Amino acid sequence: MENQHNMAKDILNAPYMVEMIRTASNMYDHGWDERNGGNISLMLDEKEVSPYLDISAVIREVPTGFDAPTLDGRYFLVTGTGKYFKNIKYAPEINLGLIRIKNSGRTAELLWGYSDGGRFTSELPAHLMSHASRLTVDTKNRVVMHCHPANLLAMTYVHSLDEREFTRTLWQMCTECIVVFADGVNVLPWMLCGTNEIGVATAEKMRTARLVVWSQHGIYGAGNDLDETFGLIETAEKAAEIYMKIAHLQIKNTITDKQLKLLADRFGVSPRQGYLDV
Ligand code: 2HA
Ligand code: ZN
Repeated sequence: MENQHNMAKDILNAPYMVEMIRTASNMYDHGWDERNGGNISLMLDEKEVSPYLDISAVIREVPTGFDAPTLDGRYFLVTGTGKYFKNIKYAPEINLGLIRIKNSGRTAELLWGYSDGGRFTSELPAHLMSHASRLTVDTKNRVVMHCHPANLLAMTYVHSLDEREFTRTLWQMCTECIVVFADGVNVLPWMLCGTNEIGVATAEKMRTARLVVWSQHGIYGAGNDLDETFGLIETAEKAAEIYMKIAHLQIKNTITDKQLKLLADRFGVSPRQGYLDV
């Protein structure tokens, strides 16, 4: 063991790397990330990175194409563009990359990964702008996650896209929903993905909720860790699944606003202002 004393630890064994790989695999197994669908970014502290990598050894610099001034010096583990979630566990170093942001967000320094010459997800604008946005309301935010869960997507074809109505419907579909996402679900109309415009719009929506639906496309979630963010999307998707099972049937019972209020009080959460009629 003595001769290993000065060797950096293997980043593939870092707890956040293990968790990232498990989460991406789990998302794939849930059917949320067909082909190259979906992307994840996990913000890391320098002290989480430095035991594993020489942080002065930049492999290459990649322009981001947008500004994110508050993120300079921040580290992110990010899924690669065109890469399949299905493959992350077999070849993490090709399908993931660890970057550090500089030049007011305009440059990403690659410190590890994308080893086939690849680059970060095409949705980096939405990810980084959403991180910046969430950090202004929650300093513990670390994760932005995007995927294509079938029922949430289906719902955007048949349900009103009004955020209050969309949120209320989801809250009514499972008892635990209002507890898990009391802040509600924000909704963007269909927009061209991969652009700075959808990045700005997503980040703006992220100020008031941790879930943002991209109509006819998928969903964004944000949270303090991978498990929590996965669970957030999982809960909303379960609710959307119930909705898609019952929307065409005669509805005989629901969870009333009074009951939703009881839940919120019992579990100590504050429902989005004005969303309950009580
Ligand atoms: O990266 O999901 O929105 C694939 C996507 C784009
Ligand atoms: Zn997508």
